[in-house]
Amino acid sequence: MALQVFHTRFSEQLLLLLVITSCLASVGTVSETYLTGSTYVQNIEEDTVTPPITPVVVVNCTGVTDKCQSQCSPGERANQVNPLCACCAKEGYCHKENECVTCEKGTYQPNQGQIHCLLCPPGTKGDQAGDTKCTDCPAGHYSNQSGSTECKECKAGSFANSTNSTFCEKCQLGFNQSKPGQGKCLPCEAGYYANLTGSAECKECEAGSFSSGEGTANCTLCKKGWYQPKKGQKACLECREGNYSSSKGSSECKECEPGYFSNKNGSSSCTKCKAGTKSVARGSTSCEPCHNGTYSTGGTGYCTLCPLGTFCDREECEICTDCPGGYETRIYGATKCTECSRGWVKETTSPDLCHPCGTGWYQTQAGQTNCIECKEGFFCPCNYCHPELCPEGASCPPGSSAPVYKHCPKLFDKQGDDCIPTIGFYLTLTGVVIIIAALVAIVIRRRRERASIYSADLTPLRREGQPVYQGL
Ligand SMILES: *[C@@H]1O[C@H](CO)[C@@H](O)[C@H](O)[C@H]1NC(C)=O
Ligand SMILES: *[C@@H]1O[C@H](CO)[C@@H](O)[C@H](O)[C@H]1NC(C)=O
Ligand SMILES: *[C@@H]1O[C@H](CO)[C@@H](O)[C@H](O)[C@H]1NC(C)=O
Ligand SMILES: *[C@@H]1O[C@H](CO)[C@@H](O)[C@H](O)[C@H]1NC(C)=O
Ligand SMILES: *[C@@H]1O[C@H](CO)[C@@H](O)[C@H](O)[C@H]1NC(C)=O
Ligand SMILES: *[C@@H]1O[C@H](CO)[C@@H](O)[C@H](O)[C@H]1NC(C)=O
Ligand SMILES: *[C@@H]1O[C@H](CO)[C@@H](O)[C@H](O)[C@H]1NC(C)=O
Ligand SMILES: *[C@@H]1O[C@H](CO)[C@@H](O)[C@H](O)[C@H]1NC(C)=O
Ligand SMILES: CC(=O)N[C@H]1CO[C@H](CO)[C@@H](O)[C@@H]1O
Ligand SMILES: CC(=O)N[C@H]1CO[C@H](CO)[C@@H](O)[C@@H]1O
Repeated sequence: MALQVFHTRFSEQLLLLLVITSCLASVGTVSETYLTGSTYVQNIEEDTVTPPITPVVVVNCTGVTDKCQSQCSPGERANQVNPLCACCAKEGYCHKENECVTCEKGTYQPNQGQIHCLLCPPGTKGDQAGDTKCTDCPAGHYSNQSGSTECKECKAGSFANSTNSTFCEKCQLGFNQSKPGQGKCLPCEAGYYANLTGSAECKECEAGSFSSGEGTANCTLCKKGWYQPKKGQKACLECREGNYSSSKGSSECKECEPGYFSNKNGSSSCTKCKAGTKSVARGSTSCEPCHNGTYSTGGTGYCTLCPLGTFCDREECEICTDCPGGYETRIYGATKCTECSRGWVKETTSPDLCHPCGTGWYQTQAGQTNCIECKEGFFCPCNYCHPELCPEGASCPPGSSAPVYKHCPKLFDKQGDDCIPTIGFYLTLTGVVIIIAALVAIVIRRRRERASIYSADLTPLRREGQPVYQGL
């Protein structure tokens, strides 16, 4: 700074010396001589680039057609003795054509007696001609070039937080600015987000996500077991009992499938109904027990009727039980087994049905596993009947359903258990047939004879037109 001041002073003195020297050298001439002097011009141009280090130049205005001259007191002249009353004492500069002109818009000149206007620096504007200083761009506005006549508004989505801004900054992530020319951006409200810098507006969080606080760059996905059906929300909702959401960012909960349930809020999955239970409806919060006579292996929406030959005598059967030996069921969904009836048996525990005792076997009691073979000397007329003693003259080997007789009737021969006719039987039969035939023949003959007698006696008596007297 000190060096700069020194430099400025030094330059001024040097120029003053130059002016004085010049003026002394050419007394009575117009000061044009030094205005076009090379050293000076060079300095002026440098100063234009780096304002406001400008030497105070005292101009000899004598002979110059100076619009500003009136600004000096009558008779006064700007010169090295009285530098304050220079040409263009307030504004503008002495033009090369010796015209004193007001500084244009975008330029300024704070000092008197200057021959050049200065460009307004970036961050400022010169919005009026003849400015002695530039105006700072207000917050929310900027100018990025020297000599600006106006400051531009920051666009929506950007801001300039201070005066003298040479550029606007984009809104940060999570912030927005919908109006142009603003000094700051505003944080997105809860439920909104801005994932890009320079956002003119915040976006609503998508369904399935939320933002709880202000200034959110990214919305948070609903976690598993939670959901959010609407956009722009501040929180997610818990899936209710009977419902679940298995993934993050769900916009809706799903209902538990039949055979599954969920009994707490915020479930990310449903639980399988255990064996012996069911859940019929979608969205169940609990499982129901299978009724007597039915079963389930778990995870089903229904219980199955016990198959034929099996039963379940309680609730929540995981499987039905085979009926034991001597018992059966002939219906689906049995809650108990029924005894095999008399004459029927079932040997083992199995889903099989009872079967009847075979011929020669019997069972007089219900619910039995075995048939009993008819003992020798007895016969068993039915499978549930008590064995009966073999009658006289008959044989009853083991397993007899009927007595077998030892002797065949006359004219029959015994062959095995059967009696077969003998030749005598056939001869007798033939004899009987012949006798019957002979009798029949006799009867027929008699009838014929009688018929012919009548016809021979009565024939002559028959005359036309005369009565016939029968029996005469
Ligand atoms: C000034 O800003 C404008 C946009 O507002 C841009 O187009 C131009 O390039 C910038 N100029 C400089 C010198 O930065
Ligand atoms: C302006 O913004 C800059 C950076 O963006 C920051 O460092 C500065 O503190 C802000 N000034 C004001 C007054 O907000
Ligand atoms: C703006 O710039 C001017 C000069 O151009 C300076 O005088 C002023 O202090 C600056 N203002 C700020 C806030 O930087
Ligand atoms: C911003 O969010 C939108 C919508 O969700 C998405 O399409 C885009 O990819 C995101 N951009 C970034 C940079 O995250
Ligand atoms: C927002 O999400 C995008 C991609 O989805 C990611 O690149 C970025 O880092 C996230 N930003 C924040 C602040 O979490
Ligand atoms: C479960 O979700 C379904 C459909 O998404 C809905 O209709 C039902 O009301 C929900 N149940 C509960 C208990 O929230
Ligand atoms: C689930 O949430 C609802 C509503 O908040 C409440 O009424 C219910 O009691 C909760 N159920 C459980 C099991 O916590
Ligand atoms: C089911 O079986 C259990 C146990 O045997 C019994 O207490 C109950 O009354 C039966 N229920 C029906 C509906 O028969
Ligand atoms: C102080 C000084 O040099 N004044 C001069 C200004 O110019 C006129 C005319 O050129 C001279 O007569 C003055 O001497
Ligand atoms: C959605 C949201 O948060 N929008 C904000 C964007 O900025 C304006 C101000 O420009 C705020 O009013 C909004 O709240």
